[in-house]
Amino acid sequence: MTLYEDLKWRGLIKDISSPELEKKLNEEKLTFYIGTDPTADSMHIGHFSSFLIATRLARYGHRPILLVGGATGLIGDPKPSQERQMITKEEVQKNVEGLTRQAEKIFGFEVVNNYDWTKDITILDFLRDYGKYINVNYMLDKDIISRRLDSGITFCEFAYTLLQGMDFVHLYEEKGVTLQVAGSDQWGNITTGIELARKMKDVELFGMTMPLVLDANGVKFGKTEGNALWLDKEKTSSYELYQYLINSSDECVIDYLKKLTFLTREEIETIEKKHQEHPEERIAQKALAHEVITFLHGEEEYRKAEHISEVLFSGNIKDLSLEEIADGFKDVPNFKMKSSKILDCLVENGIATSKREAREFLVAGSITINGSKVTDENGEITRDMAIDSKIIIVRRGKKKYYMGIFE
Ligand code: 545
Repeated sequence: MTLYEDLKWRGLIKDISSPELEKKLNEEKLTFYIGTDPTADSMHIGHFSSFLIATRLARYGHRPILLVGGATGLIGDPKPSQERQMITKEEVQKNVEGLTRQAEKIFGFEVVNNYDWTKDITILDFLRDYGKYINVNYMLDKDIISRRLDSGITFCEFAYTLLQGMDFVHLYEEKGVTLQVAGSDQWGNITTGIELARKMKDVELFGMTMPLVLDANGVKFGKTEGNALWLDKEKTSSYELYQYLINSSDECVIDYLKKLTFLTREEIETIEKKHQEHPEERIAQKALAHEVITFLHGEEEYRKAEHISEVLFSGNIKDLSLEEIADGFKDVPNFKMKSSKILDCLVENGIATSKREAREFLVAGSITINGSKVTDENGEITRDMAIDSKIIIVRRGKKKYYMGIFE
């Protein structure tokens, strides 16, 4: 299979600027770039598939450059819905540093910052050297801009697409970049660069986008209620990532394997077959979690996440280390623990609403402490029961966890 056929089979090609690109990707060695704005100090899993495309091209022999938008991050790429909240210059700088470190660590690409070549361009040069080549009508036709015309768009955000276009021309001249890749929301910005290069340099640059990865309900991959899933393991532990991936729906998991892993077509088809025969074994979900977590954080982190999950499932909480507990129970309600009667502990910490309810839970056998069932209403919790003399994990029913911490 050629590179292009492989990308197509994975469903990774949405728009291409010219049909010639297929041959170029398969037969030439291109220098290409993908950009990201410093809106946060870490990427999240939703951006991951776009960056993986870059790794796929790189493994095939193309040369990748990752651009961090120290300049564009100060302006803000227009969202279809409303104007962005501006972020401070200090914050942008801090995020640039975080993203640069992360990109180098995870992807190992050369990183450039568009602030370096944008900061000294004067407003007059900007208008004369770039503004003169782009027609406002052309900009108004761009999907994202036209969608904002009713609700309003400031000149600041309106001009954003020109900055990204300037980058493409700059990188073409300085680094020989001829291709820009990104998610499909970037099509308008990529074509601005192609247009500028054609008018300014009489050269044809190329662009390619991939569709956004969606789940069965049309929700963007990686969006969970409230909290984002970050690629930084200090912000999102491997265990949390594992939980998200392992819970992928059966309808979507094969698509995720294609888009988010480097497993080959043969490997994915074998997994798909086994998965269809025994969906309950979650073979495909496990392969997904394994591939993604190993790529991002290494085999060791994957083993840890798997171990925490197995222990939590089996209830043998005593088998966990303190570090694993910290990962696995990060979002669980916790309280200061003192040696006390079980009944008091349950009521004082909101695990039961009254002593009567607490007794009912105990009698029904729905309370476990560090994995062992407790039924004696006169029982006590003491420090020597705690994991590392520190942690008591109380489980109520099948899924409700609480953590008591001895000081
Ligand atoms: C700036 C200057 C360039 C080229 C590109 C840019 C950035 C681009 C953009 N990209 C998105 C982004 O999101 C914030 C990331 C926070 C860590 O806004 N104008 O920066 C996303 N991108 C990856 C994919 C994307 C895109 O980083 O392309 O489609 C998401 O999958 O939204 O010269």
